[in-house]
Amino acid sequence: MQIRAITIFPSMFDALTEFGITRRAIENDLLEFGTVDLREYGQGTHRQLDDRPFGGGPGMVMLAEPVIDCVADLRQKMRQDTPVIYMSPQGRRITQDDVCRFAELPDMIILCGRYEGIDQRALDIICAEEWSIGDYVLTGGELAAMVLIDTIVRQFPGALGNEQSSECDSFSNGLLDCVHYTRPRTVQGLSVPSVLISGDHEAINYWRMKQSVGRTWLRRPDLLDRLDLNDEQRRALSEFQTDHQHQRKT
Ligand code: 4H7
Repeated sequence: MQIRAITIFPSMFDALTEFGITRRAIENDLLEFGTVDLREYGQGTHRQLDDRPFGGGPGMVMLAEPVIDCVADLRQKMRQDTPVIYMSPQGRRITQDDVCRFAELPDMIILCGRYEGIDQRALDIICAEEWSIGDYVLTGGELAAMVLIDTIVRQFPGALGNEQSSECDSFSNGLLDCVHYTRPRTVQGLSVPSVLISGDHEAINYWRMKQSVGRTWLRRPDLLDRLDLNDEQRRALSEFQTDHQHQRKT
């Protein structure tokens, strides 16, 4: 997949290209990533990119023309219909399902806004799709873009090394992940649940599934409402609920 990020702070994306799984995905040619410095499209000797809002009010607005020109140049080098994703608090909230669909695309341009956002006419002309990573406000779109790219990269076959890992993620089955433990067997008097050292893999799988369903019930009942649990999951949930009741009494 090919991704270009349009930004006034290209070096912020070093976080993506220099570290971990995203870096390896680029080295292994699963992702072809680059930034475009919007400043190069700025107006006048000062390469101006913003101006005061029509109608008044606080803050500045990003100029339409630099954005339009920059996207036109990119679509010349990529494809004429490469989608432009505009990260904004007003966008549609991205879910794991959206991420899986994005990961199938051949390419995308991600537009990172600063100031109070971009002149609406630029967004209309380039047919930007407006998306959000969550209901909170950032000082710029760069961190949101990096979050999106990170979620996409980990969907690529081979990106995680362990082929199973992205399939057993929380959300891929609509449930939260189970709890995890590693060595040593005891930490400050707290031991590992004995089933995990029993060697009984069927029992371990059932216990993990029960933790998963149980934690989803406790923490994210909204997720559970939209799921159709199978017989085994329903049995595990009522066992978890019974265990939970007893825990609260003692
Ligand atoms: C577009 C329009 C994305 C981009 C406005 C971006 C949250 C998200 C931004 C703004 C973002 C998200 C500029 C509005 C700064 C607020 C103080 C950049 N914030 N901002 N203003 N949830 N900010 O995906």
